[in-house]
Amino acid sequence: MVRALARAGKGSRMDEVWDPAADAAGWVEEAEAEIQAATDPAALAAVRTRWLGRRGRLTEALRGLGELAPAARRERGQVLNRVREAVEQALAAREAALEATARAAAYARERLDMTLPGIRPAVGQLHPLTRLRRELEDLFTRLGFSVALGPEVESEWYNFEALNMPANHPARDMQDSFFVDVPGFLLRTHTSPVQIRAMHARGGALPVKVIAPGHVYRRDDDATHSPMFTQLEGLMVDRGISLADLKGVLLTLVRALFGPGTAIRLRPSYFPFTEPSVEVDISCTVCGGSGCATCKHSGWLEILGAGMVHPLVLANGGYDPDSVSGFAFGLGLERVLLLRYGFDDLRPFYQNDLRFLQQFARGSEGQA
Ligand code: FA5
Repeated sequence: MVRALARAGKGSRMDEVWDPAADAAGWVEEAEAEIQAATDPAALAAVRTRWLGRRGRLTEALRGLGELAPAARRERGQVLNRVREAVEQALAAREAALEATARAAAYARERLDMTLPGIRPAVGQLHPLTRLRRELEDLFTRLGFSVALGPEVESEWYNFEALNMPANHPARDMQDSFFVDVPGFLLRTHTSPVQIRAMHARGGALPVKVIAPGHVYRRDDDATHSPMFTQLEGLMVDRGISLADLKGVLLTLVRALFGPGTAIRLRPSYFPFTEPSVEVDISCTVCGGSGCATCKHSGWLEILGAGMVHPLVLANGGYDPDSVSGFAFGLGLERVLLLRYGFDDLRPFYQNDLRFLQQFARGSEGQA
């Protein structure tokens, strides 16, 4: 039958021998066999081209209709159209079937077992110094202080002069400095210049109540002194501020850091920017004050420097020392960590060894 139609396509008069119904069935059967034999989309596309493409069998046969007498052309045209519909349907059905099979295979391949334990992502954590800094910011903001920041590259005026440390003042020797190429500037050696900046920012308004955390730099390098370290400055200026206010704030601070039983002791000291100046000790975190190796049997550990703001510093900040007074303190955060965890070397905090730092994961902290 197929042969009969093929011959018709070549132009011979096949009207008499061509049996439209039988031929149609034969073509559909043949196309379906090819369609079923195609097991992937590429093979199926090849079958489609073979039958329905520009030079496909059905296309060629349809083109050959023009040579037939009108009656035969109509009859054969109808048959060929039925064949084309049947082939198109079979192709579409096979395409859907292949797609379904591929999807089922993909589902089987990619099946997720929701009951399997997940892969826990490696979550980082904040550095212990950052955590301590935030803890202190929380504490002081609860006490009504705000957080003030200053530049790490600071002018000599803010870092020294304004704090009553003129050039050649011997106190500058205690803060061996990194100078930068720009004359008159250095890496700040302490957070105290922020005292002046904070007073300027308040423009003479009262009270001034700030803490200033941040990095500071000195030419130091040993187990307990790092060239870059972290300080937290405290400053309160108002009418009638006394040493008793300083003591109250410091007691709140050390008890938050080291526990409610911690005592403090103020020893006379010297800073050019405070008068009087004090060195503040806390009762030993190891023996509680009875004396041990950590506190060198004194019962006390040095924790920070503080004092009443020097009149000249108040004046440099734009405040009248005759009508207002203030206290200030400066705390080394690395030192707090050493005391808290009983270490005698701060360098590991800067060496980025995860085996060390992971010991401070949230929840493994002893105090506060
Ligand atoms: C000062 O820096 C004063 N500005 C503190 C101050 C502020 C006094 C306000 C009065 C009023 P001092 O040089 O002592 O003070 O340093 C303060 C703390 O910083 C020290 O107690 C110590 O804990 C820490 N510290 C100093 N040098 C280093 C260093 N190289 N590495 C780590 N911590 C350091």
